[in-house]
Amino acid sequence: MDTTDIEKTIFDLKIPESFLKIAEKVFQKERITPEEGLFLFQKADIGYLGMLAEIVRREKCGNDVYYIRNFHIEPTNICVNKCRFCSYSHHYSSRSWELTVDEMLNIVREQDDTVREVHITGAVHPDRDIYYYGELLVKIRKIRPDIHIKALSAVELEFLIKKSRLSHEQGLKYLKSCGLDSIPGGGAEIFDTAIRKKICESKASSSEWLAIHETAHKLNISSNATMLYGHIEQYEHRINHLLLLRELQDRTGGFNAFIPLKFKNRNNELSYINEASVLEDMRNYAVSRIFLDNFPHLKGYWPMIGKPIAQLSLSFGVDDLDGTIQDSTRIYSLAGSEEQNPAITVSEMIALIQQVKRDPVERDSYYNQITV
Ligand code: V47
Ligand code: SF4
Repeated sequence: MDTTDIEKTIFDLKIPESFLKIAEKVFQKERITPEEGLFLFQKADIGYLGMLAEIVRREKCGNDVYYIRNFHIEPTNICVNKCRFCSYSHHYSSRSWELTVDEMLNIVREQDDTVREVHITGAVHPDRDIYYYGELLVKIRKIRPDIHIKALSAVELEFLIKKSRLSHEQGLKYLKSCGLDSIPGGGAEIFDTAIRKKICESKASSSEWLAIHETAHKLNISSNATMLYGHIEQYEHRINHLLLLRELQDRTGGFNAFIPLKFKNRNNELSYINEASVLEDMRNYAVSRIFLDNFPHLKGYWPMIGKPIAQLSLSFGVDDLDGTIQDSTRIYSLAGSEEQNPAITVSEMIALIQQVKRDPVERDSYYNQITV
């Protein structure tokens, strides 16, 4: 086949008119509607979808793929909630544990100077309050004045703030004064009320999750957003979730990244559900990238999906692979994730990105490039 033959074959593929209409909007940088998003989820060919998501990603980030030197602290797995998809809390894990403040500070001391971000999240412990975490942040800040503290999901925050009888604004202002820089995206799960009731009834509601992030953004505390997919939700629920995030981002501009989290089925009450296929994961990344036109970044969380799939996700709209992690998280390994001891060196991360012909960019927590 010469080039003209190939061009002719591609031309002859007969791309459906309904897809072309959406593609035309994306080319023109016009926002797609929830109905169009639903069409992409339900009917679009995965190849075309990847191409469209890549147009959006390239426009935002060019050839760059971001990563950060980070580590996690998971303070405890003792939880007041009982989410049915969770394999991490003491309800499902073989043992209960809680780190002391000294143990957590020692984890911080062990990190070398090049590590830029600590991600603190865990279960919702019944006995801990906002002042416990406030004091922890102050002590971390003392040891590492330069480190970015991304801490406490909206679900943890909602519990702590309510317990202390403060408003969202008062609680967040207090934590900010203690050193909180940003909040992670956990706890969003799926915003649809009926599905949320079935999988995680007792935790913060969707409107509470959204309200906490909105207040945080107004206080100049940026955040991430997640979506747990591939369990009992339908495509309609995913689109509704994305729409609520897109609307909030229009109001505040405070989200840095969107992180789809694939439901993993080991050791939890939803183990009877088959996990989503790799193609479904790619479809989800691509539609998220196209629909969330106001989110600067889409994160492929490699400890969850594994390194090869993380490389593949870079062709479906993902531009950020999170970080080096240093084997400091157990939330996913307990649920059966691809990486049982997640850690990657900077040179391995660079090689992973370069192998798929992209440019690795070390970033800080606000996606500024680190130049050494
Ligand atoms: O909210 C729990 C998820 C989340 C399972 O902000 C599960 O940069 C899949 O939010 N299968 C917590 N997922 C982690 C989180 C996160 C992760 C990485 C980066 C960031 C960020 C945030 O983990 C929970 C829940 O949605 N989760 N159990 C499971 N079986
Ligand atoms: Fe608790 Fe979080 Fe597990 Fe729900 S997902 S049970 S809030 S640790």
